[in-house]
Parts: sequence; C-alpha cells; structure tokens
Amino acid sequence: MLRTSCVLLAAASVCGGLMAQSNSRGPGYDGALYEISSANAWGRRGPAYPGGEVGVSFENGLCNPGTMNLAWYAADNDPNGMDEDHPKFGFLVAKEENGRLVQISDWSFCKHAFVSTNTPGSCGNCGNQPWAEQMFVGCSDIYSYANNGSRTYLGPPSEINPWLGTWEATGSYFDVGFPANGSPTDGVKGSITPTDAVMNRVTIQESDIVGGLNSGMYFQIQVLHEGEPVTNRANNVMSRPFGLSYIAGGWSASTQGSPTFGSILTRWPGATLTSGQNGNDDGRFFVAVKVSGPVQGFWHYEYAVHNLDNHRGGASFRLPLCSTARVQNVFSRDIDKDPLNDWTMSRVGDEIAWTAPAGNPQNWNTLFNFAFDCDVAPGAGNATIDQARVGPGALTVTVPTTVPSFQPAIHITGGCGTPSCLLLAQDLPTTGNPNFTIRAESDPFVPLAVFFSLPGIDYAYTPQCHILIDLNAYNVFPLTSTDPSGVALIQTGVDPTWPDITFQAATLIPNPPVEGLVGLSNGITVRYNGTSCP
Ligand SMILES: [Ca+2]
Ligand SMILES: [Ca+2]
Ligand SMILES: [Ca+2]
Ligand SMILES: [Ca+2]
Repeated sequence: MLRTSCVLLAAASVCGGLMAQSNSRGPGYDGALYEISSANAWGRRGPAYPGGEVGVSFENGLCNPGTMNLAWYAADNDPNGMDEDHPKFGFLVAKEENGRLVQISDWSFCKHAFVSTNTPGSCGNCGNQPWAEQMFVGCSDIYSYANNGSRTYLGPPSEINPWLGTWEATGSYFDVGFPANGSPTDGVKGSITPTDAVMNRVTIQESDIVGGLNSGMYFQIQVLHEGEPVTNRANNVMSRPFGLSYIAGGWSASTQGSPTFGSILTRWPGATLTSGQNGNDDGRFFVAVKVSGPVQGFWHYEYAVHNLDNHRGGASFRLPLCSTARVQNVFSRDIDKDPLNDWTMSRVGDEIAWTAPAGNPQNWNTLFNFAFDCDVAPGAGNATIDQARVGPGALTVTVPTTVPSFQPAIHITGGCGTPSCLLLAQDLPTTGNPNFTIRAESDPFVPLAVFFSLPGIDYAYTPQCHILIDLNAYNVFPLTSTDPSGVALIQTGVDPTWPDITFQAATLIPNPPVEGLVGLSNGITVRYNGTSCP
C-alpha cells in the first residue's frame, strides 16, 4: 500500500527519497548468519601443481532473529516445481598480497538453500519445529561444507539479483542442467553431473597459494534473502581466516580464528572502510583505502572495492585528481587473470578513472583493486562508480572516502647537470607549520643554494636547463650542502600571508652547464595558501 501511494506521488517528487527498496517485506524480515566455519578442500584439477586449481567449500549457520518467518522454498521438482524464493549464499576468498587484500576465488557459484531444519537456539529459541520450506522466527539451521559443496544446488551468481535477492528459475542453469538435459526452459530442474571435484565449487588458482597459505587468507559468506530490507543486512555477511596446505600431492584446508560480521574488507589491516549505494534502487559498493607517504613527494593510494549487493555492477572507478598532479605506478586488478580484459586508466580534467572494457564489469560478490602514486596529499572526497548495466536508479554510485585532495607543490621540469638534484616538498605547507621544509636530493656533499621567487618564469637556457626563478626579483637561502646521504633540508616555515612561491636549487658540480658556474634542480611551486588543486 505504501509503495503504491509513493508511486502515485512520485511525479511530484514528494516521497522518492523515502521509498524503500521495491520488494522490502518490512523491518521484521531479517535472516542472519551466526557462524561460518569448516573450510574444506575437495580436490584439484588442471595442469600439474602449481598450475591447476582447487575446489573448496565452507559451512554457515543461519538463523531468524526477526519477527517474520523466512521463505525457504526449494528449487526442486516437488509438485510446486522450482521455487525461487529461498536464501542464496555467495562465497568469496581473499588474501593479503603486497600490502593489498585481493580476491583469489572465482566469481563463485552460489548456494540455493532448500530447507530449514528449524533447530532451536543460536538466535532465540523457537521450540520444537519441523523441517520446513521456511525458517520460523527464532529458529536456526546449519549448512555444512558438504551441503554447500553439493553441485545439485550451486548456481551461477550472474542469475541472482543481489539487491532484491531474486532469481528466475525458468531458463536458469538448473533448468538447463549439466550436461544439458531435458528442456532448458520448462522450469523443470535438470540433473547436474560434475566432471571433477572442483567444478562449480569455490575455485582458487594454485598459483595464488603456492606452497600452501596459512596466514593472511580469509573466506566470506554472504546470505541473500529475497525482500530483506537493506537495514537488516548487517548480519548477513561474515568473514573468517583459514588456511590451505599442500600435502602429499593434495590440498587440505584448516579453519582459523573467529568469524566477524562485515565485508571481507574489514580484514585488511589499517584500511578505512566506507560504502555507498544507488539510493533505494540498487545495492552497495564498499571502498577500503590506505594512503601512505609521501616518499619523494609521492603519496601511495591503495583502494579495494567490494561490490556487496549492487546488481547493475561497476563500469568504472573514478577519483578526483588535480590535472597538475604527477602520477606513477598505476595499478588495477580484476579477478580473472586475463590481461586482455583489464580495466584501463585515463586522466581527464581533474579526475583519474579506471574503466571496464565490455564484458568485464565489477559484479556483486567481487573485490577489485586500484592503486597509484601521486604528488597530491589525501583528504576527504568522493569516489564515483558508474553503473555497468541499465536498470532502476541513478547512473552512478558515490562513495565518500579518502582521495587525493591538496597538491602542496607543483613539480616543474628543467633541471640539468650531473649529479642531478631533485627538489621536493618534505611535508605539507599548511598554515602555521613552522617546520615546513624543502628537501633537495642529490649525491653526498653537493654544495647548493636554494633560490625562490614568485612563480611564472621559465627561461630555457638550453633545451635541458630551465631557469625557473625570476632573476629580477628573487631571494636565496644561504649556501648549504647535501649530507652523507645526499639530502639537504631547507626549513621555510609557513606564514598564512605568503603567496605561491617557486623554489629552484643551483648546484656547484663538476662541468656546470649554466654559464660554467652551476647546475640546476627542477623547480617546485609551493602552494602556501593552497587547499585543493591549483
Ligand atoms: Ca519447489
Ligand atoms: Ca528443464
Ligand atoms: Ca539480516
Ligand atoms: Ca582481467
């Protein structure tokens, strides 16, 4: 009823922002995980170790802490045929690698739950209840690793709408069967005959776990209930450490630690995690970020994006970035190890963007990585993700996170002479920082003097040697020298009234290229009153 009235009022834009997700069954509809455990390795397939892949599965315990019974109707061939309204479980495995948390499982097939044993305990006490195609209030059930590894009820994630929790039986993988049997579109479930121990189970490349991996690896299980409001989904996702050991030509798994709620990104030490969603029309992306530096004037930005339940998928990952910024070491990672469909980076205006090629969006239940170095300091801002497919809602999802925000110094090329000399902003020239320092890097014991003036000069003494200081109106710090490590620090302090100032070092070196007197560093224009991009 409420939904109908909102639709009627939508033309007047009265209640669009208040309208719940389209199929919400209300605040009492709340399925939950209460544990995940029992990692199991079923076997391997493919080329000789470590060129093959491993099939794994996990156990989850489910319960009903809400006030409404949960639909648990099976996709089987009972008189009702393949029912669609049952919980679906997504599985994901990630590990820490080079300071990143990266997904090492495939876009895993999902469990279609088919009955609840309605056991008392774990989420309240529902008393003595029968097995049923619903989970009664206060009841629980355990899906063992064997159950979650049974190919009879494992189907492709692409068939599931994770935002609505919906799935269409007719024409599905189950309808077709494997190998294809019966009619593919009659809604009658075909049989599924796996060809090996890995097929359709959570699949991990051996190359990602060579020699076994018993720390820094985690599995996540996510439960989707059709019609569960998003406000009840915090208890639907858990992750837990586990290990995989290669013993006597095969793999064995060991569950470790304890399960915790939340995106698997919570397992990434030191990262800051935020999320955004497409209004009430589509689901959520979680963005974890770590920023380190500066090192030689560059900060390292490391992002991991988890599409938790966004059905339309991500077609891009965009961040604001000053057009004057220098960028290096650009990195991105999807989950398929196919370099031909990797996302591509581009810079347009005040933005850096990675864009998906056709056919490789970031789908739900996947973790992608993006990283780069730049000479812009971090601050609060938004990541923007373009939706990959048409569907309800806006074209983009915005996630508030940490982004390159303030460019403290603009690098100007034009240094010359051997040894070379690199001028950097040592820290941030923010208002009132009495310690703000210019850093010169060269060989040990190079005498140098740092000149400064208002910016705007670029005189090419030779094609290589650019004088970047206004020689008609400049100032200079006393002659100094790099230390045994090749570094000289010139403390400038910060006065809030200072304008932008360009610095350049003149070096006393052998064979000096400028007038036979000096070599030159690059220039930096320090933005004493800057707050964002120039
Ligand atoms: Ca059925
Ligand atoms: Ca069929
Ligand atoms: Ca829930
Ligand atoms: Ca790829």
